[in-house]
Parts: sequence; C-alpha cells; structure tokens
Amino acid sequence: MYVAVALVLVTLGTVVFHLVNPWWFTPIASNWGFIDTTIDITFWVTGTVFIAVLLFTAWCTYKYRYDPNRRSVYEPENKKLEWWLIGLTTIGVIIMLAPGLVAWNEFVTVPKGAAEVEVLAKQWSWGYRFPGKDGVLGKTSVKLIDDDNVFGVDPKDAKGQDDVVIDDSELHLPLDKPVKLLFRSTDVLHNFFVPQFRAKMDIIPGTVTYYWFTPTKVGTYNALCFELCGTGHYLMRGTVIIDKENDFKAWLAEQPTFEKSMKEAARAANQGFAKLESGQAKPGNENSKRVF
Ligand SMILES: [Cu+2]
Repeated sequence: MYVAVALVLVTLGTVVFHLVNPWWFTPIASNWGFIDTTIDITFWVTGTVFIAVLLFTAWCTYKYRYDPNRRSVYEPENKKLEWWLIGLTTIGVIIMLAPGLVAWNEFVTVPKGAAEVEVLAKQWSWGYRFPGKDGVLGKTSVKLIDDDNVFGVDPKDAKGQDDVVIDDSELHLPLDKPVKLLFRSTDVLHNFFVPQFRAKMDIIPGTVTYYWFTPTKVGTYNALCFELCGTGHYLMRGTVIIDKENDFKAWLAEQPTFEKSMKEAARAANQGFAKLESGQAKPGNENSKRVF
C-alpha cells in the first residue's frame, strides 16, 4: 500500500515540478520554433508514457499485494498483449522521430541568398570573418596561421584581401536576414551555441561544418562553447549582437579587412625594428622574469 502511494506521489510531484519549475527554454530569438515544437512533442510522448507506467505499477502493487489465499499463474506468452505493446510503442516512436526528421531537413537546407559568415574557434576564444565586398570568402590554410594572420587567409588569393577579419569574441548580425555560419577550429573540438537561436553544431579541426538561422529579435546574446575543449573551456564565451540593418552596416564598415590588418601588422613590426635599431626600445623587459 505504502509503495503504491509513494509511486503516485512521485508521479504527481514530477508532473507539478515539470509545470512550475523555473528552468525552461530561454525566449526564442530565431526562426527555429519548429525545434521547440519537436522537443515539446517528445516531452508529451515520454511524459505520457512515464505517467502511464508509474500509475500502472502503483495499481499492480496495490491490487496484487500479498494475499495468502491467492496463487500466481505462470503465463510467459501473451500474443495479444505483445501486439498491443508493439503497436503502441511504434506509434510513440513515430510521433517522436518524424517531426525531428522534418526539422533536421530544414536545418541542413540553407535558403538561397543566406549571407555567409565564418566562425573561427580556438582555445579559448572566437573570431569571425565576413566575405567583404566581393561576397566570397578567400582561401585559407592552417599552415598560414600566425599571430598576425589568425584566420590563415591566403595572402595570394585576391578574394581574401577584402575579407573582414574580426579577432574578437563579439559578432554582429543583421535582424531578419538568414545567415549561414561556417565553423572552423584551429585546435580541438568546439561547439558554437547561442541558446536563444536554438542551433548548435560541433566544430571539427580539419573540416568546415555549418548551420543557418534567421535572427528574429534585436538583442545581445551569449555564445557558448558547448564542447568540453580544455581547461579554459568555461572562458570560451562570445557575444552575438543582433542589430537593425543600418546599425549592422555601420559596425561592419568599422571592422578591418584582411589587407588592412596585414598592412598594420607589418607597419607595427617595422616600427618595432626601427625602435630597436635606434636604441629606444630594448629586446625584452629587463624587469620581467621568465617563468616556465
Ligand atoms: Cu571550445
């Protein structure tokens, strides 16, 4: 009897906790409402099965409790019951999986005209690259990555010269414009996730992965690395700011192109050499200690 009551209380408690708990999805800010719907459907199906199984167990525990005058019957086969169970399980699995297949098909079908933006993941920060005026991202190679050319853009590729390179964790995107994010990693597995956009994807060294979405609300959002990527993983946070189109264009116009950033890096290096030669600067700080 006590076990049956406990099972009913566990069922009731779980349902009430699910309905009133404060931890739920953050308000959505992209076109991926269908992903929320598929998760809701999964909750409904698994929740219904959870409640049915627990209440059935409680009922069995009570109805078939110990009775010295009763004898159990051994019945290993019940074809009718098995067909019912197979049928109901099949229907439940189809209801859960079919919407997911539709959602995934939409998720990997990038609409024509979506703007491409590259996201570069590295332990433990983010960088972003826009294609520039020609609308094409220049070629890259990991062999070309260094302190000045953090994206490894090929300086011989004319299409890369106007690429807008942002070696900073803050990304701006325009409102209501579909965008395809292309992901590269320079070291280990990472994952770019903005909870409000409901889209995430593993970032794998040696290949380019992607997803697309349309931002639907102006605002500032946290971008999280969602793959445990080393001791500094918890620090790997970026910011995505969704702007109205004019604000976005104004921000983008202020960002350096690859050509400009390389020229500035070369100029800074030349100035450093000039200071060294004239004795105004010393190689290394005398007061600093090298710590290994
Ligand atoms: Cu990471």
